[in-house]
Amino acid sequence: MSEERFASAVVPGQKRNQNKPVRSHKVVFLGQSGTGKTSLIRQFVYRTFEPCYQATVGMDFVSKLVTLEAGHKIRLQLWDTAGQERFRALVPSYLRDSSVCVIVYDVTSRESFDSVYGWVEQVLEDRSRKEVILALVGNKVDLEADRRVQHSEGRAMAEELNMLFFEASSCKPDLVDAVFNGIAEGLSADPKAESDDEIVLEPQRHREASHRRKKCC
Ligand SMILES: Nc1nc2c(ncn2[C@@H]2O[C@H](COP(=O)(O)OP(=O)(O)OP(=O)(O)O)[C@@H](O)[C@H]2O)c(=O)[nH]1
Ligand SMILES: [Mg+2]
Repeated sequence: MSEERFASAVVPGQKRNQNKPVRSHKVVFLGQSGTGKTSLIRQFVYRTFEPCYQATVGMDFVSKLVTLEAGHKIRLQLWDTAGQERFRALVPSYLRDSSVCVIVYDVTSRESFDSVYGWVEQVLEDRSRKEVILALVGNKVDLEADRRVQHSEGRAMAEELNMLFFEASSCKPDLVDAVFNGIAEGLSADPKAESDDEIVLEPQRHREASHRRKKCC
């Protein structure tokens, strides 16, 4: 496993609780294909953005240490799933032991926003609200001119479904960090969501190239 997989993101703040053991939390990314799940994770972990779309096949996995405001660290195990319909049957197996489910929609796609209900339903078939924190991310806010889903609509849906809410853009590091740090702080404030088991997986690097290109900032 490479260094980058355990790179540390330091949130400025106090340095208390340094001796607390590092807990691992499984964070599963779900949402329609092309909404930017992979791009959000890549920006957070590797500080890169690729405008060329390569659909995730099956699942990809990366781990990163995050230092919380209070000073202690937690490890986020980021599970990047494939949004394509043909992989939907695999979702329940990824949900097992998850602490957080992040559902991503694209603010320029009403269809991806409407699909959020289906993803939440699927999560709640396997995981109870006592077991997982649900987060909703409206991505691609850099494409403001093409926006089809307003911030207020995203917020209202998140309130209705009892989810954390963020708007982000995979090409804006500060917005991406706000998502992951918000999730990390949410986990730290929620002692029920803990998975101590070390999960060692071989990352799936098989991706399907697509010739579709999308504009970006
Ligand atoms: N303009 C813009 N483009 C983005 C953003 N996030 C992702 N994209 C682009 O949208 C396309 C799809 O992004 P991905 O991250 O591969 O989407 P995904 O949700 O992982 O897709 P699947 O793996 O098929 O489920 C790519 O061309 C990205 O470059 C964003 O915030 N802004
Ligand atoms: Mg992907």
